[in-house]
Amino acid sequence: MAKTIKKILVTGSVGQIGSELTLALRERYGAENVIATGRKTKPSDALLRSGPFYFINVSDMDSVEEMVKKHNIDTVFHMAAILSAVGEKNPQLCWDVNMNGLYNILELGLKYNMTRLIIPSSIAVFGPGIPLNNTPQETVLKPTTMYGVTKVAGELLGDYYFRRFGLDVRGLRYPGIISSETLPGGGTTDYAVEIYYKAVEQKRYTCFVREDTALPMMYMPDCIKATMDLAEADPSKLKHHADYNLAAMSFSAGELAASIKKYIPEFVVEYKPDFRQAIADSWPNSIDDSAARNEWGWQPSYNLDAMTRDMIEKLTARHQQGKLYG
Ligand code: AKB
Repeated sequence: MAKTIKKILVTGSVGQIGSELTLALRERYGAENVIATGRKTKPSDALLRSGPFYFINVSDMDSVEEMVKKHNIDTVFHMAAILSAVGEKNPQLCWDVNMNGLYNILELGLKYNMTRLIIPSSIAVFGPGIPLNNTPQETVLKPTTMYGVTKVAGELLGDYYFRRFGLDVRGLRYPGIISSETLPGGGTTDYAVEIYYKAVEQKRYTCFVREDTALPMMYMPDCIKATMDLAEADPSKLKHHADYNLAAMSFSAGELAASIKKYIPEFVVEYKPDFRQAIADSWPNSIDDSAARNEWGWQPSYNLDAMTRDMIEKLTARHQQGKLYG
């Protein structure tokens, strides 16, 4: 019989995914049973009002262990990470947060005999040598960024703790995530979020990747659903553990701009690629996620136009109230 999830710790709860995931977990498991944590950034009022919040440093074992002991944690959603673009500016910090943070979570999972650990990975695990279209679950993993290196090592570590110690570690390779609530912090796919904000605010955007750059992407409601579905999936059905390919849609920056123009016809985009272009070029155009579909029933709901409609409606309403950025 699989153990059940009762008391959850969310690391990185102030981040783009963590902030919305924490609210969804609180709905599902009860506000007091979801302990939200962050490193430095001030949490939003919505997050603070919704349940307990603490500052911790995931690279510092004592600070994480104190939370685990104090709140009897049996499940961790480990969302704290330094993303690809910031990771290239500060590779040492990226290694420290992503590797030492993950190692601490895995060791505490063992020590406190935890039910489940959810440790996100990313399309950043891929690099030169992959088939760029419909990149398969099993392929060469030679990332060129420090973020990608830490994500490959994280997947291998997660699988190791499962095989060697029987710890129930699960992870997804997130595509670029697009959302309307919390801005992403320092990734290569950030342009796909910024473009909506600028379209609503200024009707112009300068995009830091080329018009023909295509990447796998996903809307936040699908990302939250995938994360919670995997966490609750029947362990006897899972053949993979820390490395599920996950997909919803793929489009180029030009196709994204064209989708926005359907709602804001006067919208104008300029393309001025910077250092993030090389990172984007090393990642897949699209992903084969049939393992996720077959093993735990993954099925996305949003395509590009459905996402654009929802993003523009939400951001326009906030902009009209003078609260576009919260
Ligand atoms: C990034 O761009 O670094 C992230 C990711 C794809 O993991 N959004």
